[in-house]
Amino acid sequence: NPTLNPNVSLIGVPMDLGADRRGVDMGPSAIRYAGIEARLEALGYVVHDEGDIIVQRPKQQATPGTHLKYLDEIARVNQELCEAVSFQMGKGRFPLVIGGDHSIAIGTIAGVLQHRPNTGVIWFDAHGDMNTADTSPSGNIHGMSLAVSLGYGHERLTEIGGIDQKLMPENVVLIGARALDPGEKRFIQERGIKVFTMHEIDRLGMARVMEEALQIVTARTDGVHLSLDLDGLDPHDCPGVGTPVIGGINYRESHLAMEILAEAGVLTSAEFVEVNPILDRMNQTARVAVGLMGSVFGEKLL
Ligand code: 4U7
Ligand code: MN
Ligand code: MN
Ligand code: MN
Repeated sequence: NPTLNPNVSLIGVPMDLGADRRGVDMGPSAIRYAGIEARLEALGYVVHDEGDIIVQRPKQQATPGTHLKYLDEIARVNQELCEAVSFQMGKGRFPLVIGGDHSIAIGTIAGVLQHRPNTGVIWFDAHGDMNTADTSPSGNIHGMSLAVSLGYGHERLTEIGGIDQKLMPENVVLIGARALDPGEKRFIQERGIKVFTMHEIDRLGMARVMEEALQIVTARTDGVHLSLDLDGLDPHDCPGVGTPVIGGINYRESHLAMEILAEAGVLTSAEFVEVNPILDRMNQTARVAVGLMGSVFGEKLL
C-alpha cells in the first residue's frame, strides 16, 4: 500500500554537460539497472517509465557571450524536462526524475512549479548549487541550479517555466552542505536560506534535522520536492559521484532521513542526481540511490 501518489512517472535525463562531461550521463542506465522499477512496484506503485530525454553532444562547450559551459543545450534540455514534468503532473502522477547532473533540477523544479507554485524543496547535497554566472568558479551549471530555481542566474535558465514562478527562499532547506563557495555563502546569508550543514547534522542528529527541515518546507507550501545529489552522502558509501567531498552523510543517516520523509507523507516529486558509473565500484552508488528511493517511497525494515 503506497504511502505517496501511487502513479509514478520515471523520467531519465542522461545529462553531463552541466558537470563538464564527467560521466554522469550514464546515471539513468545505472539506476534502471539497479532495479528502480521493480523496487517501487513491490511497494504497490505503478511505475510508468517515460524513457529518457535526449541530450545532444555539442562540439563546443562555449556559448558566445558567456562562460557558462554548454548553456545552449542545457537550456534546451531543461525546457523539455520542464514540459515533461509538468505534463506528468497534469496527469496526476508523481514525477521521479533520475540524472544526470544536477543542472536538471532547473527543468524538474520549473515543471513542478507550474502545478504547485508553492512547493517547498529539500536539497540534499555536499554543495550549495547556488552560484550565479558572476560567482561560479567553474562555469559548470550543475553548481548553479538552486540559484536558478530561486530566480537568480543567467536569463536563458531563469526564464524556463517563467521568471515569476520560482521557489521562495523561506521554503527551501539544504541538508549535508560541507563545500560552499564564498559567493554561495553570501547568497545564503543575504536570502536567509536555512542550511543544515554537516555540523548541525553531527550536533542535532539526523532525526531532529529532518523534523526541523520538514517544519520549514511544509509551513507555507502545498507540496514538497526532494532534490537528492548522491554526493551528499559520504564517498565511502557513494564513490560513484562526479564531485566527491569527504565527511558526508552516512548510509544509515541518509536512510533515516528518507524514512522520516516517507512518514510525513508530504512528498509530491523527487529527483536523484549525479550518479557517476565511471567512478563507481560495482554500481554501488546506483544501488544506494535505489535503496534510498525505496525508503522514501515507504519501504519498511520490518
Ligand atoms: B553539484 C562547485 F566550485 N561549487 O560551482 C562549482 F566547488 O551538483 C561545485 O552539487 C559544484 O555536484 C557541484 O563548480 C555541483 C565548485
Ligand atoms: Mn512496469
Ligand atoms: Mn548538487
Ligand atoms: Mn553536490
